[in-house]
Amino acid sequence: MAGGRAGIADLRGPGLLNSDPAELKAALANEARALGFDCIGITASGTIENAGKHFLEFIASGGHGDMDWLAAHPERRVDPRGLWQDVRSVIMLGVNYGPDQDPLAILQQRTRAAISVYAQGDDYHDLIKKRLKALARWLVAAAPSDVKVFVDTAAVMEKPLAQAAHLGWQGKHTNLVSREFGSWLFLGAIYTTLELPRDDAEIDHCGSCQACLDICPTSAFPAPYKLDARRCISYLTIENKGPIPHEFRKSIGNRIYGCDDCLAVCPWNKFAQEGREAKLAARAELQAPSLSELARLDDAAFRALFSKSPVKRIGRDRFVRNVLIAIGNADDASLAPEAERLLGDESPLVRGAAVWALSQLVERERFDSLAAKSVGAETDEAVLAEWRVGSGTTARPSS
Ligand code: B12
Ligand code: SF4
Ligand code: SF4
Repeated sequence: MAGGRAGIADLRGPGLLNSDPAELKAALANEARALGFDCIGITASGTIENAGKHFLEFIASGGHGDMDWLAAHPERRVDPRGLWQDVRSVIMLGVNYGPDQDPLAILQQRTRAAISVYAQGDDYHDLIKKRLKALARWLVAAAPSDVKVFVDTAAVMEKPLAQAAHLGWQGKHTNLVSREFGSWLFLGAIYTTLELPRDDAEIDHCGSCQACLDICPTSAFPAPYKLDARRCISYLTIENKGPIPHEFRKSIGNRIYGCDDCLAVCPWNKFAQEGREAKLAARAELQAPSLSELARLDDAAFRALFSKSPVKRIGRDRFVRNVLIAIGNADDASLAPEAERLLGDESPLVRGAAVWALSQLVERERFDSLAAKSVGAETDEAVLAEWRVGSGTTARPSS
């Protein structure tokens, strides 16, 4: 690749400092590619006003659920200057994580778990943060300036900024779609005090398609381009800390961490390419793990299996909660003993999900006999409510 790492020493010399911004931008793009980014574009403050407006509407509607961190300090999110007054240019970067197989195929294997593509390899946050820092250091050396780097967790509207920087457009499922990489781009940002030449915003290429809206198992899109996160399986299995609301349990199927349906169905994926970063590639043991094995993970085994993986973040109890929902949906009574064993788990979150799984898998008589044995010793109100719902003694709650 032209201008790769071998060229850095030259670029840091006074030659580059005197060169024009277009030359700096081209050299920056070369360096980004050499560091493992698959695309780069540049925008500035004041380019995402509409997105800011939509963001405020989204928060006002409560669509963010319990993600209070998303609602906090909206002024920082809706315009880059709200986060950092001195920012002049926003450099947006993408890393392709295109899968090597159809992410929807695993949904047919009901006794196995579907982990979303983004979480089958190492945690992208760590990898991209390192690359952003390396690129930012290069930039500062090439043209003295102040910089800040962000990936995912800061108050940065990465998708609208990426669209403004020509990396792709926000499709009707609200994610960024790339003409080159389809649905499979991780995003990161560098804010800088430098004035750099900007790219033109990408335009919407969804046309009359609405495949992503139609496939969503939980009807999480109240309208095109709008997501109600509270209904999204990604939110329900990752962000939601409590029991999964009853109305979504059947639709979750065997998705135990995130969901790729709306991404996978996008016709622009015909241009997608397999990711080139080995660390982000799917680990063999996470492509189709068996539900019964996952249900047996204690805290130490969970941490060992998900070392360096984004899945680790939700902790063992929330994870096993998700596995039990999938077990309840497996339509395979041979999995009932896994759920039965977890009726005695220390975590009420796990016990409650185990009750539900059993209500789906065992005969009424068996369920009632388990209830008779367990209810007396149960102290957690939410778990007791699961027993009542399972026994049909109370109406099934809608949430
Ligand atoms: C919060 C969050 C979530 C939440 C909410 C998702 C959401 N769509 O907002 C949950 C937990 C559900 C989630 C799920 C996922 N996420 Co997420 N998430 C984020 C985060 C941290 C913030 C996003 C945000 O600001 N949401 C608030 C809403 C209001 O913003 P928005 O989506 O841009 O909403 C726009 C539209 O609604 C539109 N709009 C609203 N009304 C109208 C009306 C009209 C007429 C129009 C035209 C537009 C319009 O304008 C809004 C503003 O642009 C970003 C990282 C970041 N800092 O940006 C990652 C991020 C968006 N997530 C990412 C990923 C990969 C996912 C998942 C695919 C993971 C998975 N496989 O499970 C799913 C996808 C689900 C989906 N369909 O969106 C990637 C997306 C990369 C990409 N190519 O787009 C990001 C960018 C992280 C990263 N650094 O790579 N995520
Ligand atoms: S990630 Fe899954 S649940 Fe969430 S909006 Fe997309 S298809 Fe629906
Ligand atoms: S599936 Fe269709 S509507 Fe959805 S993002 Fe892709 S092109 Fe747009």
